[in-house]
Amino acid sequence: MTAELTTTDPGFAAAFAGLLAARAAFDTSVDPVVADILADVRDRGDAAVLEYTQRFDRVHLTTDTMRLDDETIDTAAGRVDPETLAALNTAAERITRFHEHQKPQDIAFTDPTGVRLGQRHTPVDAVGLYVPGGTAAYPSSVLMNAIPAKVAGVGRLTMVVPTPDGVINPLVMAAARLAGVDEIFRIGGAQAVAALAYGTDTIAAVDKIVGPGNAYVASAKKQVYGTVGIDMIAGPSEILVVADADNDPAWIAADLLSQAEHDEAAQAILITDDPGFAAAVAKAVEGHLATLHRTAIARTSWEHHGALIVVEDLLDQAPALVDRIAPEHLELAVADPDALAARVRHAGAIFLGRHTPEAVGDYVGGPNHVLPTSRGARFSSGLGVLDFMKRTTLLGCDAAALATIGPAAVRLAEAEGLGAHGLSVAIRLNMPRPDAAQP
Ligand code: HSO
Ligand code: ZN
Repeated sequence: MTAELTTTDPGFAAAFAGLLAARAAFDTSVDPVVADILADVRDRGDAAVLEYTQRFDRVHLTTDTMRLDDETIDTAAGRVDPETLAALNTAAERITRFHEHQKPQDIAFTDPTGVRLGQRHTPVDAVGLYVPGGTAAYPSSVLMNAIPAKVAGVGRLTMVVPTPDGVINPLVMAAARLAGVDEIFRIGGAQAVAALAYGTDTIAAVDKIVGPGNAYVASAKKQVYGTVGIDMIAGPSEILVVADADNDPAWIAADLLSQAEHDEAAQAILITDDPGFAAAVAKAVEGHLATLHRTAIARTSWEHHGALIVVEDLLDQAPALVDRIAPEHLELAVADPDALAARVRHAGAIFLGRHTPEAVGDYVGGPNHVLPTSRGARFSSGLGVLDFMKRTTLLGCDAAALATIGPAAVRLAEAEGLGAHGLSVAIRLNMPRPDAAQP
């Protein structure tokens, strides 16, 4: 049963806490088998990757055919119909333009003591993009992961995508081409993550791995973290819609289902100030469910994880609830969405007003659709250009500047018992030699 909560109910606080706590925790059950695959690929390289690919994807590859050649990619991409290709192109252009705006500013200044200070950004050299096989492969996600990397200036973007039973997904190939992916290997699973992280004779190691995947891929990414960087580990999709009674219930119901249909574990929540509107939305959800092709998934999500929350005043009460949920997607279907948005602090992405269904952001809005789930919006952000760049700080003293700030460093080095630290400063300042050995 979809949860129904009302803030004026005495049991509201407990019911709301229960709603938050019910989100599925990480599945660690596959960690040991993934650890074995990672170790095997690390030891045996290509041979292990090819064997796992034969076993799990039923595809016989060699070191020569593991990488998709340009002709195969273009032939597959050529099977995409022109209208879909045009839509992908619109998406790619808008995503590129938005992410161009994310490019960070370097810092360079001289402070009043004459110390030169700075910070500059440099792209990650090589990035691996994991793309799932089969129905879980969203071409829009290829764009969302690849474009920020390219905008950041990543030199080599290597995509891996399994091709179970040899089937190549034309849309994924078209998206990879549009996004400027440099090379594509037709491998997947933990073995592909291992190949990217450790490198093999055929696949050059990367520095960071991004992209969604199943429990094996998520576990593999967690286990190679440290050897390489990774993006977040995404959980099931979430949408929180804050809507007043002036909305068409059918619109809001469709918005809730748009994320519910992703996954049985997805979560769709409505916050409204009108119990009659909540009931109308619930009814409209049932109506839509009868017509959708992913009904079974959406229904399970809606009945197990969905919720209708009725508050007395949206502007006053919704922001605090939103912040506790810290949703991946927040839709504000109210007359003055900006006023509400200004009061919200924790949300992966906010969609403003009645004509901004979340799905427009999944595809063509411009901002990234790879967003923190499971309340991660309290401490993290959606994927962006900065995820593919590192910061390096710069510090420069001349003799006068060192004379000004150096003595404090010498003092602190002494306090920490680190004599060479103190000496390296003192020797330049002709200060008495500090002796950390003396208490
Ligand atoms: N809403 C998903 C992304 C997506 N939707 C891809 C459609 N295709 C991320 O939460
Ligand atoms: Zn979506």
